[in-house]
Amino acid sequence: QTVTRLADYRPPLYRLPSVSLTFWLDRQKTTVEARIRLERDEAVYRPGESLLLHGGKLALESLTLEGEPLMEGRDYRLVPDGLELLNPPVAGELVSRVSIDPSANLELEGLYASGDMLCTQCEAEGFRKITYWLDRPDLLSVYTVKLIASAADYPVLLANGNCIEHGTMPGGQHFAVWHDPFPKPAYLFAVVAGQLVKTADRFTTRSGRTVDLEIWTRAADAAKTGHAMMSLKHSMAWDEQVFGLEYDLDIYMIVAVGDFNMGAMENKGLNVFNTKYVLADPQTATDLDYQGIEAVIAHEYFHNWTGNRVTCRDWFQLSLKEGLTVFRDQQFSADMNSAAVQRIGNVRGLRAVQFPEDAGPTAHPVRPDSYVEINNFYTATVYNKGAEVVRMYHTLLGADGFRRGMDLYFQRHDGQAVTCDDFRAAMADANGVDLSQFGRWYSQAGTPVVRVTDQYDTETKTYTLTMTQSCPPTPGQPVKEPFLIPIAMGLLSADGQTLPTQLTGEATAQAGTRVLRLSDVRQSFTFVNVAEAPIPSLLRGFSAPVKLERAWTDAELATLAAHDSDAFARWEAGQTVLTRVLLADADPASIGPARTDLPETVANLVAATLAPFTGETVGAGADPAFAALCLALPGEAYLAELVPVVYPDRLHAARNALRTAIGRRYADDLLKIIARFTDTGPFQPTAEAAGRRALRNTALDLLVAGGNSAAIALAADQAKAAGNMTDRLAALTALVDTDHPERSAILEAFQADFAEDALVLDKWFTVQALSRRADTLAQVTALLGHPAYDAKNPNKVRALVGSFTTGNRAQFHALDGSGYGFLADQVIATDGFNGKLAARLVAPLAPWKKMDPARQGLMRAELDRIRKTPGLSKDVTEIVEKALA
Ligand code: HT7
Ligand code: ZN
Repeated sequence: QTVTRLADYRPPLYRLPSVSLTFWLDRQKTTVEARIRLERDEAVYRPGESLLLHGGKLALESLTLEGEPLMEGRDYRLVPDGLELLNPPVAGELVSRVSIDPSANLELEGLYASGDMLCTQCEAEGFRKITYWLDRPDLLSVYTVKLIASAADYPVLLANGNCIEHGTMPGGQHFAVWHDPFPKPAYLFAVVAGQLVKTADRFTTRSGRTVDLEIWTRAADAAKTGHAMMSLKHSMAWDEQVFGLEYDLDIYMIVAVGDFNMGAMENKGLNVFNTKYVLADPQTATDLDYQGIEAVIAHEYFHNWTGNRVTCRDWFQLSLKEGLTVFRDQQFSADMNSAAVQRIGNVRGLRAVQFPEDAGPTAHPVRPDSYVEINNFYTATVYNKGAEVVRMYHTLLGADGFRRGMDLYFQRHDGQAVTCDDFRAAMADANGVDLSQFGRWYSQAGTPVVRVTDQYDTETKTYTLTMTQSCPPTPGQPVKEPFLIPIAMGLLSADGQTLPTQLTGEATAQAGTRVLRLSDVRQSFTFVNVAEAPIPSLLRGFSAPVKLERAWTDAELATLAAHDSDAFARWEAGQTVLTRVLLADADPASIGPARTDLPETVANLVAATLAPFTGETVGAGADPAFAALCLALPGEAYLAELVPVVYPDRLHAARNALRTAIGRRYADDLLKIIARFTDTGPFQPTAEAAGRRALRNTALDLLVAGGNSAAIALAADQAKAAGNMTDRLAALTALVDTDHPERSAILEAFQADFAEDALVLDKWFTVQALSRRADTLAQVTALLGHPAYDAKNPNKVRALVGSFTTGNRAQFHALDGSGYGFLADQVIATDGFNGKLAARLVAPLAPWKKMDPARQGLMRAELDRIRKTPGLSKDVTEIVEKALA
């Protein structure tokens, strides 16, 4: 396997300042002519070097330099990675003609067919599957693109930038010429052709320019683009208000495609989106879908500045654009919705996916230092931990300081390809601070652990917090240096009042949250004038991606959960209460039947959460969305992170038993909540309305778990007839766990109602894959043969196979090894045509060393079986080798 290393970075030998591409588009045989201006960079080039132009799966038809045909063997050589120019000139025009077969491209990288449309995906290294090119992000060029195709088959022809010419041609052909004035790396190149319709709108920028907004879909989907368009306009306005960033072209296009490896792609002026993140209406999309669309539309739009205008020098710097852009989309969603609810959702996601990644065999720093296949580094670490790293600048420097850093970053680097160090330097220089230690967040993998002890001195009225930090070893990094960790905190009195904080040496006390800077391995912070022994509220807002440990008393947790001024800290205190009970119940050393009672700590927490919603009127300030999150038990993936050896069935059983006990004990209150929050008016996709639905459906879930017959009957009705997909799917999700006599009929009716809607069918597959019933793997296996299932479509594979292996942990980890065997079969089959998708699928097998001994052997055997498969892609090979190392 060829390893690419950050330490080996060299700038490109050549500049390719401009390129003209002509595409003769055809589903089976597309021809691409590239007219490339070559300019040697004498500061980099070493005499005698050849020039490698990347290329993959291209059939070369002709090659000329300055009009002269080049001869294979003498002038160029075809090598596995592309085409080597043996005597590259100082400067000149190189013209290549290649042909490709989009219909055979099932890896969905490069130019491929999705339904009857043709589209491209070039990030990270897909452009080389379209033409020979220096396919690296630090090579920026101006593109002019001519598309020629059958007018009947491909009436719409789109590419980056502005359409400067179009017309008809003989033989039913037509053409369009697009020019993008902004130099860009090849990964932002895009072409789309097909039978598409547009939904159009306009946005006027703050400087008064009009931007045409176009969302292109199949005709049948056009009515579902309203939420995406609104989200786009909100994003454009938000980026102007918060960061002073205006859109730069006259047109912004989004195209929805049904076959897509990821969520969406920020190609300059022509975003390509998975349909899942564009299409919504109340009957077919859930509140989660609406939120996902808002977030992804914003994310891709924000990339126009953080990614496109300032891009990455090399792929090791991926988090430069992705961490920053995720942070920006999270801030946007927080401003558009409830900030606390958004933050809790982000942290839950981080803990469920990134923390395990950071603790497993594929752990890597936010800025990795080597890779075999860059696609394997589009990870929760690069994206979500990367966003947490950016958030820490914001926490350390404040909103104004962060903005100063961003302004300097754009001032220095607009139009450049830069590094994470350049970003850190802009933040430091704009604020006159030293952020050198902060650089370790980019270079060291692993989740730091912060242990806290404290002491109150009644005599001197001083309170000392002592924190020690450590970070577990990760592959290739046995020892870690201390991080700079911002700890947002406050102090509470025993009755929950906010206490002022004054550190030794400070002249006055502060009222609200303050940020302590933990930079040493062990560090103490002493507060003076503390009137009573305080309860510390630590890591407010989850101010750093760490595990914080302190021996809280039950009373302290109850006070924090009830009174902390920070909503995240209130939620976190409640989760700590629940986590303690779940881990004790799941402890393999504890024997006995599943719990039926409810510990008082949990009962008090649940009672306090429900109380504002069960009286005559809803309590002032009570937020149903927040309450729903407080009632959601910690997930099994997160719990698995907290134990030394994982017994997934025990964690699952403990969690189920606690759900059931809550559902039984609070049945009356939960039924009241259902009655109170039953929607009567038309569906509103607002945060408030979604919060009411979330609380109501959480109540329904707990009641069904508790075996409440009225709730089960209600779930059956709701699954059949709810007027919106949020309620319908929530009911179906609760019902599929049961032996309700109408279960099969309801599932069949759901499928029949949405037989033509691919995205709803994805939900139908997922809901069955997540069922707690013991026969789920058999059902999932049978569903692989369902006519609506398509093993070539990533959404379908993720919906059925991915949901089972990541969301149904107890059954995936069945002790007979059936779940592991199933996944290995799917990985091997998928790898035959889409290594990128297969490499993502294989992940749940990787952390085998954390499992109990019986499962370890079973998982390792399947990994071994995959490794031995002939012709395995380098994508899957890299993950499997790391897992087995
Ligand atoms: N920047 C985009 C990444 C992406 C991608 C990467 C590899 C293979 C397929 C892909 N599709 C999109 C998405 C984003 O983060 O905005
Ligand atoms: Zn992104």
